[in-house]
Amino acid sequence: MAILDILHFPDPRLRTKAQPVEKVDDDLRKLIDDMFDTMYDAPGIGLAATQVNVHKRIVVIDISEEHDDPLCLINPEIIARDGEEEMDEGCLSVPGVYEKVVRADHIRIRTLTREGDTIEFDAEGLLAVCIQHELDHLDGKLFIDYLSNLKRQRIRKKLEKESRSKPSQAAATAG
Ligand code: K1U
Ligand code: ZN
Repeated sequence: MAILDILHFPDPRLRTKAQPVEKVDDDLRKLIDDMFDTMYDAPGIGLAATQVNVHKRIVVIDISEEHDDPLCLINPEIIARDGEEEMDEGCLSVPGVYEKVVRADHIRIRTLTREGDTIEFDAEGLLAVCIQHELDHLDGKLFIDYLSNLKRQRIRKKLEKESRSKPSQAAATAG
């Protein structure tokens, strides 16, 4: 088990576009397991590889309260979307900020599984919102990009102030 460091806004590495996975193998499955450990430890209901500075198209999600419904998406695509819904969103890369975002409320996904098989499935409600939020991460987009510039600048200042008064885990444990 490994807990990976999560990048925080405004780290520019969060703006990297992730590349498709070419081979699903044991090394990739180890990374996926570490991503689940990191997400459950945070705690969160989703995590994109971009957030742990790995620029491959991989997402892990578990919206269950019991942490018993893990979902792993590799090279995921939204192939249909319908309806609209507004929901409060948070992000492990923008800690302490919750804001309303409007997204599609029904989506159809095509993805590879951790065994390398292609599947399609439908999602709605919180799962649909979480999948759209995580796929945005893979394209370097954050949920705060849907807010006004003014709100985003305020969030940036707040997080920069917090990171000055609280050194990162990596810096705190170094040396
Ligand atoms: O991408 C991320 O940073 C994870 C993010 C996912 C998400 C949450 C809400 C709407 C859309 C996407 C989070 O998990 S934020 C933390 C969170 O929502 C949560 C934490 C503990 C228990 C339940 C939820
Ligand atoms: Zn996020």
